[in-house]
Amino acid sequence: MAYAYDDQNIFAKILRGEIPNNTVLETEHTLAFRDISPKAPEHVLVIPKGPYVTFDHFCNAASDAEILDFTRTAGQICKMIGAEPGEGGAGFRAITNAGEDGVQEVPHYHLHILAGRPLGPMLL
Ligand code: DGP
Repeated sequence: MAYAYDDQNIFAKILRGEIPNNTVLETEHTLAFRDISPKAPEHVLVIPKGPYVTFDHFCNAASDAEILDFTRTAGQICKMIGAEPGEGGAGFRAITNAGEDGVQEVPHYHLHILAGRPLGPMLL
């Protein structure tokens, strides 16, 4: 199935600099910024700069360079927010919503990384 990317979505506007964001880290292919409505003391969204709608779209259509850059950036965010369990952090949750059943609000692929409190068994 082909994905139709809506270039008027809010994250596309953030990427074009049309609306501001609280950037945590930016690389060649990836942007990480704070969620406007944080669900935890640390709540960072990691997005590819390319026009991908969902996780599966990104995994299947992005280049190796984009996927590597995205994954390394997400890893850096875990370090930056002190969330890594193996490094003395208390842990984190990484989650992505996709499509209607996944209750995805913004149709540009994004990974939520949440940390800074016990997150409980609930989904985001
Ligand atoms: P999702 O339901 O997975 O599509 O989550 C979208 C998230 O995007 C939600 O947690 C709120 C966040 N969000 C929506 N609009 C903006 C915005 O303009 N700026 C920022 N930083 N985050 C936004």
